[in-house]
Amino acid sequence: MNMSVAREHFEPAGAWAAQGRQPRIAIIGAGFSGIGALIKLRKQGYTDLTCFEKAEKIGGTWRDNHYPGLSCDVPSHFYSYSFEPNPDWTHRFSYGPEIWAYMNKVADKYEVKRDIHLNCGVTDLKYLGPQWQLTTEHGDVEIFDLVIAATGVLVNPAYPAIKGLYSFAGLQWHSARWRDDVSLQGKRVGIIGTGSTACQIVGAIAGEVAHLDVFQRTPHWLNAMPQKKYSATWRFMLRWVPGLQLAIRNFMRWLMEYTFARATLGDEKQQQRVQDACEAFLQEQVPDPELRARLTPDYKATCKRMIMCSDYYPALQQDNVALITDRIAEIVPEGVKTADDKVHELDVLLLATGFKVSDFILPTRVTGENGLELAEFWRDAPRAHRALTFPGFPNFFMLEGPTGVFGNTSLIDISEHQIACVIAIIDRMKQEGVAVVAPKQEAYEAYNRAMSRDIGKSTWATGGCDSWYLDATGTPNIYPWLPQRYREDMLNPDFSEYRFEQLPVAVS
Ligand code: NA7
Repeated sequence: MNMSVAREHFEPAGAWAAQGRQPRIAIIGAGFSGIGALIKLRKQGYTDLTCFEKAEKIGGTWRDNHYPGLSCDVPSHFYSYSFEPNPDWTHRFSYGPEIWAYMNKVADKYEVKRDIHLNCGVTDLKYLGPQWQLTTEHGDVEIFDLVIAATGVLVNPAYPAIKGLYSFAGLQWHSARWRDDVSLQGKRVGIIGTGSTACQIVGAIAGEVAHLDVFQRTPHWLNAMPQKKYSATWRFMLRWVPGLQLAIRNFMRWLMEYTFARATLGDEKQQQRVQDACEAFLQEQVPDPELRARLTPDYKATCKRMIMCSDYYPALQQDNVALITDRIAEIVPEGVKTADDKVHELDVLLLATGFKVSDFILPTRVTGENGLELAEFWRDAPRAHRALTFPGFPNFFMLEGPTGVFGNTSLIDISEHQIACVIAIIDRMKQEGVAVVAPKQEAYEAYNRAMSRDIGKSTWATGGCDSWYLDATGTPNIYPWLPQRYREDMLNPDFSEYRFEQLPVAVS
C-alpha cells in the first residue's frame, strides 16, 4: 500500500487516553522489530497502527543484505519470534533468504502488511505536545499520539575514508548493496574488510572468482561455525513433540549468553575459554606459520564481535586467494594501491566495511519538546534511557536504540522484550488517562552513569581493539550487563523513572 496522495490528517487531536479512544500509533521501519511491534500491539488491542517503511519491501537488514554466503550467527531456533517458533528451519544457523522468507510468512500470517506503507520514508517528526507530527518523503503530514522507531542499527553502510575511493574504473559496491546482476565468475575481485560480512563473502566466492585479494586492516578472532543441516525426522519431531522447540530455544539462549556474553563481561575464565578456542581454531586451520602470524590479532578475543565462520581460513589458503596486509594507500582506476606502492589490479572491488552504527533513526529530523533536536541531543554520542526512550522526547520509543545492542544474542528476543515494555507503558497511559510519558532526566542520567561505569570493565573496552561498538567518545555503545537483566527490566518497568502527565504540555 503506497500513499501517493498528499493528505493532512490532524484529527483526532488531544489526549487519546483521556478521550477514551484508540491511540494513533506510528511505527517506523518494517524489519523484525517493526513487524513484531505491529503484531504485539494488535494482539494487545491497539489497532490504529500505521507502519512507514522506506523501501519497497519489508525486511530491514535481511532485505538489504543478500550477499553470497549471508547467514546469521545466532542459532535459528533462538533467532525467531518467541510467539512464532519455526520447526522448519533447515539449518542450525539460518541463511539470509530463509530468514527473510520467515519474516514475510509471519507478516502474512498475522496480516500486518495491510498496516505498512511501503516506499514511504519518514523525513520529519515534530513533537506538538502531546502528539507528533510526522512528515513523509512524499510530503504527507499525519498526526500520531505515539511513535515507535524500529529503524534498526546495521542500516546505513559505512564507506571507508580511503583516498580515491570513487576513482576505481571497475565495478564497486558495498556488501549491503550487493549487485545480484553481476557475476563474479572468472573476475579479479578485491574485498576491503575482514569482519563477519567479509568472512562469509570470501568463503562463498573464493571458488568462483579468478583471483581474490582480501585487504585486511586488522585481523579478527574467529571461531568455528558449528553449522548443521536439520534432517526431515528432526523437523518432524520439532513440529510434534510438545515443548521441544521451546527447550531448544532456551538452551541456545543460555549457551550464547553463558559463553559469549559472560566472556565479555568480566568472567575471566569464560573469556579464556573463548580465547583458547579461537587460538586452537586458528592453529588447526592455518598450518603455515607466516600466514598464521598475519592472521593473529594482538587484542583479546571478544573485544570485537566474535566471528563464527568455518570456510574463511580454508578459502584464504586457496591458490587464487591472497591476504593483503599492507596498508591501503589509495584506490586507483586499476584497483587498490598499497603502501608498498604495489597496484593490485581488479575488475570488481567489494566494500565489506560495516555500518554507520551511530545514526539509528537519523537522518530523519526528530524535534522534541522546546525545539530539542535528537541529532543535537546525541551530539557527543547517542544515548537513551534503557535503550528505549529519551528525556525531552515524550511519547516516543526506539526499539534497539542506543546501548540496545548486546554481545552475541538474538536481537529479535531483545526487541520483543522492549515491545513488552512499550506496551506496559501504553497500558498505563490508557488506565490513568495519561497524555504524556517520557523518562525523567535524572533517571536517564543515573542509568547512563551506571552504564558507563560498568561498560568500562567489559572486554569491549579493555580488550585492546577498535570496533564498531565504540562510539565517538571511545565508549562501547552497548549494554554492559547480562541480557537476562535487561529482559527483567523490560518485563517489570519501574514507572517511577518516567514522568506521566495527564494534561497536554504547551510547546513553545
Ligand atoms: P564490521 O564488523 O564493522 O567490519 C568492517 C571491516 O571493514 C573491518 O574489518 C574493518 O577493519 C574494515 N574497514 C573499515 N574501514 C576500513 C578502511 N578504511 N580501510 C580498511 N579496512 C576498513 O562490519 P561487518 O559488516 O563485517 O559486520 C557488521 C555486523 O554485521 C557484525 O558484527 C554482525 O553483527 C553482523 P578493522 O577491523 O576496523 O580494522
